[in-house]
Amino acid sequence: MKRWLLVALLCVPQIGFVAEDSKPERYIPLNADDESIDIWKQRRDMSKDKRDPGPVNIQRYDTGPSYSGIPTFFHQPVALTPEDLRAGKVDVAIMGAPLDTSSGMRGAAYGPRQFRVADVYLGWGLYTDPHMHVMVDWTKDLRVVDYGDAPIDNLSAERSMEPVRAMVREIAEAGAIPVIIGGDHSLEYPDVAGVADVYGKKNVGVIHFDAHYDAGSFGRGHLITHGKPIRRLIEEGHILGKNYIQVGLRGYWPGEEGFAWMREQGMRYHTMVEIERDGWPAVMQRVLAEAREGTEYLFISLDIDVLDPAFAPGTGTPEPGGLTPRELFPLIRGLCSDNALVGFDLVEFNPLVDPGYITGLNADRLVRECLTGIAMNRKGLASGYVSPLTVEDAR
Ligand SMILES: [Mn+2]
Repeated sequence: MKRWLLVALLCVPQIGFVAEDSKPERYIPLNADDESIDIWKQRRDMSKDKRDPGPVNIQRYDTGPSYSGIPTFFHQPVALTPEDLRAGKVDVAIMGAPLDTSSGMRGAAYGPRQFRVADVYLGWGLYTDPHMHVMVDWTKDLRVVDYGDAPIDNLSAERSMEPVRAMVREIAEAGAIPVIIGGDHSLEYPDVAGVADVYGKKNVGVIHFDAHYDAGSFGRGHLITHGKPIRRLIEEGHILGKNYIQVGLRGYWPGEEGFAWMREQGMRYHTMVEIERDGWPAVMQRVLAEAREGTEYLFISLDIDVLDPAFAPGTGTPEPGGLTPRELFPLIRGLCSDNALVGFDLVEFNPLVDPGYITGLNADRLVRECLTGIAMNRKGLASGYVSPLTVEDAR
């Protein structure tokens, strides 16, 4: 054997081995040549469906109990395209975002599906009656649709953010209010950024209900998780800290460093400590007043774990000592009646650990409180309004 060939045979594999061993890759990159890399967000060609644009009611019968028929959000008609939203002059488009990758796949991805079937007593069709407190019926005063689910790469929270944001933006551009049913709280990032894309950076304020502050900085290298959407929204400049208001913080997160960061941003927060000290009615009035300062537009991000685990056991990170439904319902209704609401998300509802439908029942009711509030807004009724028929006349 020629000497140079022997040298070559000995050296080449060794060079490769040494290089791999001394510099292991930090992560496995995606294969950009894989033809199926984006298949999860490719939409079916709906132009083949021969129909005029507009919402479609897919129920076979005019009325029915909540447990029958084809499950859509509140049994509302379906809209599939922006043209459907525009042709139907849709006020509110409810979309699912079945993503729980960034909370460790705890089960919140099943939230939208369960939400569509969770109306345990609400009838549909001709059966609806108004909200008893205010005698307003959103099913008659608003055009609400089920806009289907956002495309989710269920192996990657990072890759799911942009498609969710695009779908939220699509709804807002069509002049409707997006209501996003999660999914985990990483969704607040694309949800708020999506409406800010339409209404302008720094033009939207956020009221955030949560046991946790969700502006964390850690995350094993991940730049988005269900514990850090707010930090990203503020650092990217979609919203100003002074227009960010939190309600219901308790437990053990954040600590001093987290509170210091929030103070630096000018964020405001109403912890359970304040609620215990001053009482709920006082804190509720503060939140209603603050929501109207700063920006014209309001987004509400509602982590179901703001409720006490007695009322919301079906969630990924329950924290004892939270709000009651009776405290939260009038505030959600009031925020939605008193403001130019441009978006609402309800996140962290995990039906897999929800005995007796408790969490689903309260989650369902919270969205209906907001829809009632939006309908009140259109009628010029403000927070604190109650129907004389249901209170004064009874005395
Ligand atoms: Mn949260």
